[in-house]
Amino acid sequence: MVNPIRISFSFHFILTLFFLSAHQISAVDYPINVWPKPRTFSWAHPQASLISPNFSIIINPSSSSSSNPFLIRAVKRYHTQILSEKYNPLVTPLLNLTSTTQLQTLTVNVVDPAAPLSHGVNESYSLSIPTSEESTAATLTAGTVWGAMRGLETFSQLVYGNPPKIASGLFVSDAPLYPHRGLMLDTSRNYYPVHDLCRLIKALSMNKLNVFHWHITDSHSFPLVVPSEPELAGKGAYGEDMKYSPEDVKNVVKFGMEHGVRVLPEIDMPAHTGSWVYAYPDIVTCANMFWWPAGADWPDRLAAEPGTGHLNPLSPNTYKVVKNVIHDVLSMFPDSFYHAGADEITPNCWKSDPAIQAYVAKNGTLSQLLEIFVNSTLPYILSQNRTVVYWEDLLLDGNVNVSASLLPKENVILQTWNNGPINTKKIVDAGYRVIVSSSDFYYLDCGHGDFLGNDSQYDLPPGTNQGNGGSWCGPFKTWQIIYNYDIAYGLNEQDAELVIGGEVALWSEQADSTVMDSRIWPRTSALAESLWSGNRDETGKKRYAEATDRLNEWRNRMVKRGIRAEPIQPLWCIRNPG
Ligand code: CP6
Repeated sequence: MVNPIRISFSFHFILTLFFLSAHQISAVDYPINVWPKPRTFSWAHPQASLISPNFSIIINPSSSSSSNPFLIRAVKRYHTQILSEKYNPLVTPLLNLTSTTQLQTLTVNVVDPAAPLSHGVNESYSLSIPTSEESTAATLTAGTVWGAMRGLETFSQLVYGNPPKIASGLFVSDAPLYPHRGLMLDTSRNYYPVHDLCRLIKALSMNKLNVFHWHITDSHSFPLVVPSEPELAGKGAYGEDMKYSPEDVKNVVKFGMEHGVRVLPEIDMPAHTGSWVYAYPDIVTCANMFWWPAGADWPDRLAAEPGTGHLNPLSPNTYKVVKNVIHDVLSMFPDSFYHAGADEITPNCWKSDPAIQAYVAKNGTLSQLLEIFVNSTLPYILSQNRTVVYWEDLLLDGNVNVSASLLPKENVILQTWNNGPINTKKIVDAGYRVIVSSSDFYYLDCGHGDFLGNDSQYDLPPGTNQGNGGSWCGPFKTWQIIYNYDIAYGLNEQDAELVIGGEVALWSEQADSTVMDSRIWPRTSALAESLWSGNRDETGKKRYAEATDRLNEWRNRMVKRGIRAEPIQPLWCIRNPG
């Protein structure tokens, strides 16, 4: 008897052979040089098409998207870039130019052009680039203006060479795995000029990241000019030229919006507020206290700090200042998320204050003090229709934490940074949404301090073996460590729904704008891809060689676009492919 399955198998086999011989390149296996890799794409006939010098990007005139100013400006930017970039790839794509017919147009369709940039906004798009034999018109269809920007970025990365060519015979259908994909930058330990923040935002958008979490203030300096509390920056900034004015903030927020990047502000409190002491000595505890043992040779301290300083929850003036700060920050930053900090409360800092000592002596606890603080600030933020992000410590700190009953689950999100997947699971089990910033995988700041010996062994001065200017935070996180981490590790499908995304973090004890690009890129590109389309291939295996080659190419393109990303391997690897 003839086996019907075998007949159909051999039929397909012959058909496949025919297809492969008709084209030089296997359509199935052909790679796509886009970072982050699109979720799905298919090549009909992989080849190259010339881009016309008169190439234009047309916003579908029949829809209201044709008047969306953000889309109009994005189209203009990408149009200029596509025709002028002339990117010369490290590895020449194996795409044949089979025709001199040039691609003339890219038509952009947006289904819902009024959708504002906000958490969870539809970022999906599909892109069709026909071969030059098929048509001279490409199309991009997106749910929103922000999705259209993601599609334009993909289109721009498919363009290469001089005169410009584009990979064609390609259909891409794409959407992110996670809605919250970001980077946190600390501008308190060292100052970053606005110009550099804008370059950072530009690079985030190239990588399809959509959140710039701006950790503006901390114990070291208070660079944000708060109009109703001008003394805070007046006395707390490092200098006259190291402040962010409301005008600066407006520009950063606008620049973010133009690039589809939300700017999420954090004013860290009640801890990490030592810099407030210059303006308000009466509301900060322990600001001038070295609370780690003097002369300790192993850095028994959380960050190289001049005394971390905590806002005093028992001082009425605290809330007058804090309300003004929050009010002004909410009016400067339109995003619906606000980050209220709440990390690393140091019991001894609060306990250094006599009023707090008296409170504790009457059987009060520091956790109750923290609850007083949260109850005096959170309702106000919620009343302004914001979703509040806190560091995980607020619930999980072993010594000082608050009861979950204070934190409404719909409007509060916790950002994890300790214990890898363990703390993420704890937060999810408590019913809250999570942003993952695991310090074991996602902290970029430890460019120093990876020395694995100990100080005494080599007669080094005390504290030589330190990471983050004081705290142990090594080893250096390579791009592979970041890429491989699964933020929903160990969670069932339903629990994983509460993980809204992740952020890498650059704490700036040992970083400023001189090293910013290389400290951040291309490692943050690794995060960008793992949160956009994952870190596994179609068979479920972790991507490695393919991702390495593509990241190498992407890093090179970022450098040509003015982002000083560090190399991931010697150029020799291109000359001698494996
Ligand atoms: N500053 C603030 C820091 C850190 C945190 N918050 C930090 C802690 C440990 C390491 C790196 C950074 N410097 N405000 C933790 C969220 Cl290893």
